[in-house]
Amino acid sequence: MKRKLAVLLAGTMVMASLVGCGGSDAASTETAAPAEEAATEEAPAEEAAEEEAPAEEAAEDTAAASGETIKVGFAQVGHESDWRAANTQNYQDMFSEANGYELSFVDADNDNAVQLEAVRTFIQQEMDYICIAPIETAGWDTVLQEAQDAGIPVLIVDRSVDADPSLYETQIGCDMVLEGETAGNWLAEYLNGEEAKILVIEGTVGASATLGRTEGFNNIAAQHSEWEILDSQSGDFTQAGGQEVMESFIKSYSDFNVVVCQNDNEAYGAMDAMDAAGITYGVDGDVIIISFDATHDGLQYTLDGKINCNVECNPLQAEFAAEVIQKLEAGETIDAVTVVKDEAFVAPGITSQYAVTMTQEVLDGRAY
Ligand code: GZL
Ligand code: ZN
Repeated sequence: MKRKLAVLLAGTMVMASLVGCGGSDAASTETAAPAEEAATEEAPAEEAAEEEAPAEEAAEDTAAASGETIKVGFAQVGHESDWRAANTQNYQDMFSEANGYELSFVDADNDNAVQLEAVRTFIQQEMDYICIAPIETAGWDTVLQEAQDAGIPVLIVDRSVDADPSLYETQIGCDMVLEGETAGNWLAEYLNGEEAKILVIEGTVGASATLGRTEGFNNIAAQHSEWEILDSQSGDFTQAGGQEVMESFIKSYSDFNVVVCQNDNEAYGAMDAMDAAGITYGVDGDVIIISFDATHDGLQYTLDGKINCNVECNPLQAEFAAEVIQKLEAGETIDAVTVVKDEAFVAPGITSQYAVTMTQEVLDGRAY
């Protein structure tokens, strides 16, 4: 039976806060609550303090109080990358039975039809909440309407959808356009006016991560007439895809000096292809590699100077989803968008206004 949302707490505060950068507690929240809600006077300190309770504690309180677990259906993109594995683990750790949840998890294997089917199954199973990490931005209006008609709140997580925002509760994820611009700004700083012949290995076609990073990088490339983007193909965020695209690029282009890989796994594939072709890369090589995700192995390659610049996209986002669910359970106001803050990293020997220079202790201090 669907859980009844708890009675509305009076005078809840509309949250709009910017939290530190890096690590798993980094998020800025842009509250898009309508003006009248924003006018809500500050909640008394003790109530505001309640909002600071970590999601896990709050979860135990709510579930313990009601004696019921919260049923959450999570339609995950797939298992295409190390980033995805870290993101999945983070959700499974957060939405555990001990924390008061019953998680139904579907790995959609990068297949849109499977992902839509998973959401419809969650609706039939009368989940209390549905989390969707959408493979692509398009095609979501109908099934989101079905979930809303069934009275099931939906959280869009990691990526974003091209759908009416009134059809879902919130969107949680990184700012992909900013990630692309950070990569472009770093490259401009690093090249300092030198020419660039750039190849781009894009992520999954139609994914907001791909669209955003491409848009952001192109925003900066447009400011540099000395740059030329020779080609841009999708490697589907996989190592095999990155290798395949790089092999075809090597056949078609001989004068490139920058390869932008839209995630670490594509970068590993691109490095394999360049190794096989005797092409050198990294700080001591002929080709500059820019990557995204800043996963552990990606930062190891950056520390080793094989990847010149690695732009983070923090996968540890489950706590923000749990916080939204706890607030909805308590009838509190939630943020329409939670932007998970990122930073960027560069190889030793490089200093940059846009990125942290890698050291062993930076690597050892990473949460994933
Ligand atoms: C980014 C995420 C992307 C990662 C890839 O938020 O959606 O999908 O960059 C992953 O590694 O496959
Ligand atoms: Zn320039």
